[in-house]
Amino acid sequence: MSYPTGVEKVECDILIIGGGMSGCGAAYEAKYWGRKLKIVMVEKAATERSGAVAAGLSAINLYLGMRWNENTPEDYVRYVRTDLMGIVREDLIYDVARHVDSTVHLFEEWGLPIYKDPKTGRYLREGRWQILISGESYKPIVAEAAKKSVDALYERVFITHLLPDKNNPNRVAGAIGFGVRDGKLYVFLAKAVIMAAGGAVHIFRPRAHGEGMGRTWYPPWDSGSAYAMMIMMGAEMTQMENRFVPMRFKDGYGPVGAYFLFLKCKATNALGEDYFSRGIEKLKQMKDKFGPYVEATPLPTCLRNHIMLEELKEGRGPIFMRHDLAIKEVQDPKERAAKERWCWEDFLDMTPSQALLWACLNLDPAEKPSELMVAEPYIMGSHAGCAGAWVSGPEDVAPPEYQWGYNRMTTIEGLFACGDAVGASAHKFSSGSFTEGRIAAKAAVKYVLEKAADYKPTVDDQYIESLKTKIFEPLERFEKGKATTTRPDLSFEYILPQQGLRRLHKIMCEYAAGFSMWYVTNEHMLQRGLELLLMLKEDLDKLGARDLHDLMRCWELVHRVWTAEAHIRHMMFRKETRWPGYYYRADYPNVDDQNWKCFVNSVFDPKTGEWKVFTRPYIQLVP
Ligand code: SFD
Ligand code: AMP
Repeated sequence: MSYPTGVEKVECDILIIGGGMSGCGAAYEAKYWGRKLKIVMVEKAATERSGAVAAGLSAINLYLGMRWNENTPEDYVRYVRTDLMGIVREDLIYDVARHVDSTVHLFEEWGLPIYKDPKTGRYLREGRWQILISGESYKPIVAEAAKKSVDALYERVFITHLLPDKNNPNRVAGAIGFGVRDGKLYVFLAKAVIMAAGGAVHIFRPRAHGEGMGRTWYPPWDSGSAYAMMIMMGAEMTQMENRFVPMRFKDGYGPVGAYFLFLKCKATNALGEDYFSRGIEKLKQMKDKFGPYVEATPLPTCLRNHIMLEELKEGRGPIFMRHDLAIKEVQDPKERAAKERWCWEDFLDMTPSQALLWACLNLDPAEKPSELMVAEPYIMGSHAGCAGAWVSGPEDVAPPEYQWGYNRMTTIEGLFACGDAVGASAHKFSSGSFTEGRIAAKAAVKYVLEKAADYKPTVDDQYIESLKTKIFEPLERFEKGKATTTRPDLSFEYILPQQGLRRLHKIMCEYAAGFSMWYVTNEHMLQRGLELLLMLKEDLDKLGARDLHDLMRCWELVHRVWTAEAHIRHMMFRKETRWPGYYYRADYPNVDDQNWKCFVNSVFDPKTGEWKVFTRPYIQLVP
């Protein structure tokens, strides 16, 4: 078979890349405001079950409850700011917070079952910001709304590059990719593009290995495409040095929040001690080292990790989640049984592998505790991590330093971003990501109507031709090269994506503060890691693909390597340990508010191939 099998050109007004939570939000809102516009969404998998919410969720982690005066957007800004150790874009967080409740109400209207408090009739709270849902079908429900909204949906199409306008390289004119089932080349031309392709998983070696390697906490669909494509086009990025290291149920990756907050479980060490309370007291004495954040309640997520890591290093592991104790404490047998059932439902609705693991281990949550562990790092912008694009803020809130165009527009004209793709604004979660998609889409419609009504996207035909060759090259390389070996999985002629991925994992895990190094690195390690990474980057021109699925894996790897490069370059630049528990710079072991309470941003110049890394000021907006 010769590739591409065909070329499909699609013209539209707004192109949404990624049909996850934020992409679906963008689709819904774009059609609401842009009834006469042609809205197209493109997704590498099947929207109904793609991205972070593919397996469902058991909670909506961001709901303010403003109709019941439960919280204000200002409260939320303060919470997120502290959790991310003082540096966030408060304008962006405020903007999501003030709109997020309406999103949750839409989800309920569309059929998402939300737990209710029988006494008050309000949504049942898991914690101050979180509410509980029966969310196995969360993604299909949200996807249905998006599918009904768009004029066309292209599924199983993997986008590899954004396309610059022929006459203005700083203006986006569309995107290009290939059909992972039909082998066609897809060229999308659009007046505005919304980047919603999620975060980055498998940048670091995961703790799960061998055949279990695909079992990570965040979804393997999210392969750094959003970051890589924006970087390659020259968009300014922020906080790419940040990562999220989630504390999770060991090996199954079941989330812990609902267990701590709703079930009120304690975590104990191997001796049955409440190591966490002791750790908090110890941390309080470390204000000089880690700043005022050590006294915050709740303690920032990274510092919660830090306490656990210290406990493990001091030799009192394993650490256990004591759901057994929490269930046994309940006196009423009916209520006790309900709690036990809830444990299973929590995982069956969100992380079914955790329930399967319990079954494999003969673990009855009412009888035995589960092990906890801190996972491998993920680069992302929507949970307790804040990597992503530097975007323009809301007109009515953002100070001039954070405002240069339409809301959520990147530094590339016509290119908007949302969800994991937006940096410096963490804790959006599923509801906030959908909300940010809505915000970005509303602004994109406004942009198209006001600024691009007469704009005709034009791209350089030669550039398209060169990409056409480049995108499908790995298939041809494999076909030619396989004759030179008796084992097609081993050849001097090509590198298979899985082999390249392992190399990436090794570099990142060992030099860039992965779990094998207890999340520690320094200038020399980062320098060496970068050297090795750049060699891997060179070798990406030797990727080989056995089939179309492999071809997708090749391009995912390309995107992952670009994301990894940005991560290392940013880590080298920030000379402090801003998020202890996520990573430590052994050569700068303290939080240094005096010199580093600012954003680290970068721009890659596609013309010269040079990176510029620099700082931008943090501006406090909420007292
Ligand atoms: O328990 C391309 N999240 C939770 N949020 C909550 O509100 N409550 C929870 O309970 C949460 N938890 C949780 C969560 C996630 C996961 C995996 C687990 C548990 C196990 C976080 C949210 O889900 C997350 O914040 C949002 O979904 C982020 O939204 P977005 O849109 O930024 O990312 P996405 O949904 O993954 O979508 C990305 C899409 O892009 C596609 N894609 N398409 C075309 N071409 C390319 N090159 C592409 N690259 C990617 C993807 O396929 C995907 O559909 S808990 O842990 O806290
Ligand atoms: P998780 O399940 O860890 O993703 O967390 C879900 C939500 O609960 C997120 O909003 C977390 O920030 C929050 N959370 C998790 N653990 C704790 C904790 N021990 N204390 C306070 N908040 C927590």
